[in-house]
Amino acid sequence: MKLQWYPGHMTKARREMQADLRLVDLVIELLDARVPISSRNPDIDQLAANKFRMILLNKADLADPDTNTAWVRYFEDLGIRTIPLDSRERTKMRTIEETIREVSREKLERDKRRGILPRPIRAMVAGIPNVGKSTFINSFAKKASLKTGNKPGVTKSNQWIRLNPSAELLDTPGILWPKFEDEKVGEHLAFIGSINDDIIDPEELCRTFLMDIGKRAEASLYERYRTEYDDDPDVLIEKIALSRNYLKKGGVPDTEKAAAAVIDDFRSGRLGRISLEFPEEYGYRSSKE
Ligand SMILES: Nc1nc2c(ncn2[C@@H]2O[C@H](COP(=O)(O)OP(=O)(O)O)[C@@H](O)[C@H]2O)c(=O)[nH]1
Ligand SMILES: [Mg+2]
Repeated sequence: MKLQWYPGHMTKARREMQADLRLVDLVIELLDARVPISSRNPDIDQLAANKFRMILLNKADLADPDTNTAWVRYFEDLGIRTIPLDSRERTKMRTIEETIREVSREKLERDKRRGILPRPIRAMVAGIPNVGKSTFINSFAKKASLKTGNKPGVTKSNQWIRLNPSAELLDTPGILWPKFEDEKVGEHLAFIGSINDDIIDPEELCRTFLMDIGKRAEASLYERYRTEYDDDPDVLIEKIALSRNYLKKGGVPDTEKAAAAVIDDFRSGRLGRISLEFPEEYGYRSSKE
């Protein structure tokens, strides 16, 4: 599958990101819990060097819970505070707020040690398109007692959401661009819907998806479509079409419709909670084992 992120977009995103980063102390990086590696742009490590950091494994409700826990361990071993999250749930914002408070305390202490007058910690959200940045900011803003700078004439890029007396969040997220160096990355981003579907053939996407999840998804596929598993994705798609009664003229299985349904079911969680990436695939060995 051929996928890309246009260089012009990338340059613009990088420039904006760099400008906004100058304003903040804490970078809250949103990753997709199903594909934490593919949804991560490693350039952030260099861009946000010397900043406080936090990772939110967003859409954790769609990913396998044990795998979420494993990823938390993975990123915490790298020294980054990590929290699995469903951004649509406002109740979850408390945990994030508490974590930001902890970071603020660290910052205040650091300021004091350096003899700098303490001021509120400033945070920004960053992540690739569709990872849930707006949803998160929205949930957070509604939870926050006060929104500052929300008046006509105040420039959009400088609005801050006041979380508490010692923390503020920039209300415009930083857009990070995906890195398609590895074919797998592009595929995983296509599965979760982070890449414009118009350029992708649904059957090819579905075939690649079924081969990627392989037998791991046997139970989920059976549960959803009442079909026996088959190693051949084309056979499997045909079986799903028949089982769903997706037929074309002459009773021919409508594999295109079935393929689109599988992908749609995966993206919306109707196939159950499925993770596509696992720490051990990335050479990770927990330090606690
Ligand atoms: N299931 C689930 N969906 C989410 C979550 N966060 C965001 N979404 C959905 O993901 C889509 C993209 O979210 P959006 O906030 O627009 O992403 P942005 O491009 O990073 O700003 C929307 O349809 C959201 O409703 C989450 O934690 N769980
Ligand atoms: Mg957005």
